[in-house]
Amino acid sequence: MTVVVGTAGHIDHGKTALLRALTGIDADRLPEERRRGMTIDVGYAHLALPDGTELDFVDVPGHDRLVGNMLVGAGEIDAVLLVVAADDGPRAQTVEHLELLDALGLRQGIAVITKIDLVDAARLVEVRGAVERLLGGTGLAGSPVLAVSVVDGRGIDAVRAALVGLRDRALGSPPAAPLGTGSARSRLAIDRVFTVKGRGLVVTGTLRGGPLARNAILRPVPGDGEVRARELQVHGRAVERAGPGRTAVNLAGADASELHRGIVLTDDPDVSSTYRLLVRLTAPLPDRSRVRVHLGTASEDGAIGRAGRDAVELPGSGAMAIVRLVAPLGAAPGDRFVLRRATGVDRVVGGIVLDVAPPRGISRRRQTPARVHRLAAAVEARDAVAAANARLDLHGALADRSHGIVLADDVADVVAADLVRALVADRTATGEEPPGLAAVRSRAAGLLRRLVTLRRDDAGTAASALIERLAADGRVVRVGKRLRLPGTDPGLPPTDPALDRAMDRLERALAMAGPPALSDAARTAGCPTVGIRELERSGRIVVLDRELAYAASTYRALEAQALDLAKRAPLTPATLRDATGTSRKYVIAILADLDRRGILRRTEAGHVPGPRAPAVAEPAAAAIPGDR
Ligand SMILES: Nc1nc2c(ncn2[C@@H]2O[C@H](COP(=O)(O)OP(=O)(O)OP(=O)(O)O)[C@@H](O)[C@H]2O)c(=O)[nH]1
Ligand SMILES: [Mg+2]
Repeated sequence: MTVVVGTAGHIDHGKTALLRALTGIDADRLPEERRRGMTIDVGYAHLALPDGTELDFVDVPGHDRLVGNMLVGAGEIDAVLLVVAADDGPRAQTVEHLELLDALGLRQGIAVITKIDLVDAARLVEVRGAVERLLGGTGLAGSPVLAVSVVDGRGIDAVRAALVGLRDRALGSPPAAPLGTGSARSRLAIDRVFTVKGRGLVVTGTLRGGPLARNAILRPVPGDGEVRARELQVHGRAVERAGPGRTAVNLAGADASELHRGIVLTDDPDVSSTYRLLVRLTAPLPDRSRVRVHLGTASEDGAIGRAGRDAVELPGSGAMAIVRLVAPLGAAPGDRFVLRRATGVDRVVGGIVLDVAPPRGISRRRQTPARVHRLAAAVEARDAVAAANARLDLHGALADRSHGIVLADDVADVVAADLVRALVADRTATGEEPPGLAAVRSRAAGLLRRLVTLRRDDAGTAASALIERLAADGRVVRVGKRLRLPGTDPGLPPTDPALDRAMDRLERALAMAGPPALSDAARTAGCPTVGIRELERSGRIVVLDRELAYAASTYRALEAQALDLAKRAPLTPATLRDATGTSRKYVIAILADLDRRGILRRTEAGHVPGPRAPAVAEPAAAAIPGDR
């Protein structure tokens, strides 16, 4: 792998001159650049190291109006050469470029103080101090600071030597390859497109991920169709395999009008064309902020979505957001980007792509802080398996290239439990004829679409697959076109182990004096409505109102405690609240229930034992989990 080093720094501080002194290559290739003596667009150079390997350089402009071009270069580098002129010292774009690189997560670099032939020793010490302080506030803290003059050649060899160390550090840090299955795939973000007489279309860029072989088929993203890498060139020489590193590709099957800077050529299925990104930002931005998104070699206008479910705060200073783009970008989970505010000169915010197709519709309900945290942690750890699981958990259901429609476990459990329940109810109702497969399937598909965002036919496919799985697991039995429960003992109600576990979980969650809202507890426990009804019917829980239910044993203990207190003195809500360590909302519901059942009776002074109070109160249970 060839490490790509980018320049950075204020205009005229000597970036291009330093590269020329190091490599002999003038990265200012455009006539206008040469005439004006300034870099306008990104330029390239390379250096053969003593050990036979090579380094690639991307040279960027320092002009303040050309930050967009600077970011085309900075979006695809592994390390930076930060250039500061000794006479001038750090200036506006020194700081800005450093902020942008920091936001992009760049951690490897060398600072080079140039033009030392123009200053005395004291000034050099002063500028060195200023540069070290600047680096200190960024991820580049502690990077080497060298001093050179391209006029008398002082320090150039030391920079070359330091570049070897920089390369090794960059190789040791995580690759900037796409996450997931794509890490062995190739990905080239186009930075230049031109036509060569007799050859046709050529694109250049930094190749990431796996190497690219001649005649490989690649997709342009965004874009349609496919192109073939007819010929590959690295550092001006034709090669059979290229990269990772700077690469020129002669394309067959490509249309010049459809390829431009910013488009990604890839064989990685994880790279998608998208108008919407779910991202982690390094700092929160207000909802609807207008931003310019710079990702790879692309840049696009967009707006921040940080309202409601999209305003999740992440650990550290991070914040989740949705980025809505004016035109699509090619991106994959794990991609780094920077946002510049479209208006004003606000601070730079960086980010990492978590999902290129964020949840839509009903599945957005699943976008909870816990799930987003989990996805962010997995993507940032570059753990492809954990990221795929976290994404499935976030969406609840996903169309998978190889597995059809995949359901999150909790969704599959709820639908399976409902299905089994339906078969139980049906058997109890009709006794004989089991329901038709089609009816069961459509009921399951309907429930699925109320839980997660799925197209109608995808829900049908998922329901069929679920029934297959239940049949394979022996939880249901297919009899021709009908479905029945496995015939165990006809006298006993058939059981469903997954539902039973969910019911147990819910019962436990409600075994405290101040239980969570019933719907929340049921969702956490993965217990569907049928399970709640069954718990209530069998007397395992007591449901006081729509959102308040207790485990039966807990409620009996509370009842005994209330009666005990009421026997001593008229019981007020405040007394019961203090005695149970809960809040008013709980005790009001309890007192109303006891009043209704005649256990207590309401008087002016408070509740007293009612007509149906047991003569001898059961002792208040000593321990109610969660009580006090
Ligand atoms: N005396 C002296 N002049 C230098 C040195 N390095 C660069 N220069 C001069 O500084 C001027 C700017 O150098 P460039 O290399 O074009 O600067 P740059 O950082 O690439 O500028 P932009 O690309 O426009 O941002 C040129 O006239 C160089 O000859 C040096 O070490 N000593
Ligand atoms: Mg330059």
